[in-house]
Amino acid sequence: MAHRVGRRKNVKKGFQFTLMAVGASGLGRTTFINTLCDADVVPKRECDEPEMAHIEEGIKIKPYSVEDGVKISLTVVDTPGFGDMIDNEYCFQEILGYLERQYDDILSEESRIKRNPRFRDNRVHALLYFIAPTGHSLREIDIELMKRLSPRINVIPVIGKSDTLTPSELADFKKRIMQDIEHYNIPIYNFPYDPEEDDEETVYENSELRSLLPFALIGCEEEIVVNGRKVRARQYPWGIVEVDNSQHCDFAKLRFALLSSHLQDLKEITHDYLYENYRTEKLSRSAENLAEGDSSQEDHHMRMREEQTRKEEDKLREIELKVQRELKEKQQELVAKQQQLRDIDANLVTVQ
Ligand SMILES: Nc1nc2c(ncn2[C@@H]2O[C@H](COP(=O)(O)OP(=O)(O)OP(=O)(O)O)[C@@H](O)[C@H]2O)c(=O)[nH]1
Ligand SMILES: [Mg+2]
Repeated sequence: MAHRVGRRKNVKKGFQFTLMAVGASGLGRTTFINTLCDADVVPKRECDEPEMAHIEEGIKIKPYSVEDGVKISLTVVDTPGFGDMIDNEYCFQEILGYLERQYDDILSEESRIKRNPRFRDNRVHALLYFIAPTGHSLREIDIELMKRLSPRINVIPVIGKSDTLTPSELADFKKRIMQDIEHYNIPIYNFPYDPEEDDEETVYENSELRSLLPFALIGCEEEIVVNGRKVRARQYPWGIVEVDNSQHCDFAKLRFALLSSHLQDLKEITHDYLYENYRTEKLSRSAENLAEGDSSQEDHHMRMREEQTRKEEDKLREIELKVQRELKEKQQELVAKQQQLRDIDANLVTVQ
């Protein structure tokens, strides 16, 4: 009896998977998430007025849950505002802080005597990092983000809006990105396999997915009818690009890997390796602090206050820089206006 109840509960719960999408503004994160979930999960930007565009809002971390009653309960964490600030340090800290807080929650849940039956594991299993389709190579912010976050999360690099590159540009771009990733020693999730240990199918599947890295993505929420068949595609005067066509982009392959073939692997690495490392680091840190005798509440509060002050100072510095920039723009406008006036005066004199 108990066995049956347990099974039913499991079926009902299904798999739980959490994904985070990070990348500069306008690379198609929202469109991708909605395409992946085949629903309007993330609303379009609320404040899109051009006159608001210069306002630095900073990064926001927003989880959205998709419970469509099927096998997977998917949570997608969007991060609008990434890279919009003058100082990106704040963004890195915010994302890292979010990831670590989910680990902390598990850590404290694990050490409870009585487990909370309603506890929800919100650890993020993969981070899709959107690279701009520039056709050049990785930028400093790309390298830094992937490098700093990969000890805490499975980082999977993707190229947003990849339909803006031709197939040969895309192939070159992918190659350069992978060379950079190797050169900077960035431990991304590269569909690990062991030819000695793994079965043939796994080796084949993983090496194919690895060869696609970074995945070229195209997002589109609209459907059009092609040869009597409904497809999700972007339509241009010269043709269409289909989201689910592997000849056009890697969306379908990535979707299958994330939500089906590699879901379990990503979860296991998160739990057995990334979380375990975090746990060991954290516990040994507190053990060290205890040994040094400086882990008193007071010290902790003082460090928190210092951290708070540092954050406030950073914020002030950002505001100061913004005001300076605006002032400079206004001065330039003034100079331009004065020049215009002088030109008008000169014209008037000539007319007279
Ligand atoms: N060419 C092309 N355009 C795309 C693609 N995906 C989205 N877009 C367009 O790019 C614009 C920005 O897309 P969003 O999905 O809002 O981008 P975002 O990354 O969520 O942007 P923010 O939330 O503003 O940071 C929209 O006009 C989309 O229609 C794509 O794959 N290719
Ligand atoms: Mg968005």
